[in-house]
Amino acid sequence: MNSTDFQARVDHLLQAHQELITLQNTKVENGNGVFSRYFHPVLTAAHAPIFWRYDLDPSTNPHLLERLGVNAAFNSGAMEFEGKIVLAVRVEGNDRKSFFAIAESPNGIDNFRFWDYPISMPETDDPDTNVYDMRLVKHEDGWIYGLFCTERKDPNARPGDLSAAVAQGGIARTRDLRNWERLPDLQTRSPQQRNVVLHPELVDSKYAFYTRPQDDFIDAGSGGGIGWGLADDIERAVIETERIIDQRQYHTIKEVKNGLGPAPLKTEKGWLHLAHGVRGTAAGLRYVLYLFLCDLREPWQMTHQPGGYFIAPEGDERIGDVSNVVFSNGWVNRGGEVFIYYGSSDTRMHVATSNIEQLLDCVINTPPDPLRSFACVEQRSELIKRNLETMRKIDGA
Ligand code: M1P
Repeated sequence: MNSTDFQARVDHLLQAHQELITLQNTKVENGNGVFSRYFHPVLTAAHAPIFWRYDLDPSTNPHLLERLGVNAAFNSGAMEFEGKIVLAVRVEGNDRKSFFAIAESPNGIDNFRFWDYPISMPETDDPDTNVYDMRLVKHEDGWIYGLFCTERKDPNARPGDLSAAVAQGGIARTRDLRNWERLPDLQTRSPQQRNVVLHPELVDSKYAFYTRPQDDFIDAGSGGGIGWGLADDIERAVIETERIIDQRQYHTIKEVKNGLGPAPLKTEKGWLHLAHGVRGTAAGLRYVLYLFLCDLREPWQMTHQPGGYFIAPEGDERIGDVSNVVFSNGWVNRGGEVFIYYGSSDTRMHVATSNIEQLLDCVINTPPDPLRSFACVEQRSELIKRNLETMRKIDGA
């Protein structure tokens, strides 16, 4: 390639990238009233800057080949920062390793742009093989915390088993989202932890964590459920006692496993939670999102849990590296409007919007799962009966 062609191709790459990241996103109207989807994903692998992927120097890359590809951009923590909405994105290279990178948008709906460098997350004495799914938590102690999964090869794996891994809760903190201080991993009695989240306020002067204890890397075994525990010290966080505040349950959306999403939002009616539930199907696991509400003063006490899912994978969301998955670890309450960020099929990021009033109405007034087909019919028939009476009244008026 001569230097003119080289430059023309670079220009083309940069222009196509610019068009993608500035694409206007619009709301899909006429949803279910609880939340709205948007037409385009907010982030994909192709949103990663060209200069993260290509060597743009003709002397070292005369054919302008992509050198360090990006496979996916998904499962992002979220917060408001300096007037923008920022996502701590799980970016996965073609080599399967994930890392974190901040992308910011003025409106939270489109124009997400990655900062020039990904986060260089310090390691502990026991280096992580993979890090992913960061929850960003603005804590009342003044720090911004990043809670994420750290994964390492299982030292007790059978010879030849190269898949066995140990997942634990990684903790880091920052003031500017650029410089991060790594703290020791959370210690609990469980052999596996994923989906660890920090409660944004101290409880009894202690740091409160949501956990997801499991016996095994993939299977919950005798464990599972969303746990709650207190630690005296964030710089050496140890939880002695975990209590399960949201059990998984037979023949529900969270039969196989569940896990908390982002840190809860504080509302006048309680702590509003978003979580994921997983069930098994002949086609593999299906991940959906659900809501629940906990008491303001005793955040470990659930007060309301609507039956069924809040968001399930739909259309193109159903297809990706791990199909039939929606997963959320970030949402933002901006003056009552709620931006819900969710990854689809471990491949890309979307936004859905709602507001606190609608979400509270949904979580308080949607009936719980009656757990049996007969009871479900009774529940639905009661709604039908009331609606038919209402419709008759309207017709007769
Ligand atoms: O592949 C689906 C999800 O699997 C894991 O979630 P969980 O721990 O609940 O099984 C995580 O690896 C998550 O990132 C991923 O989206």
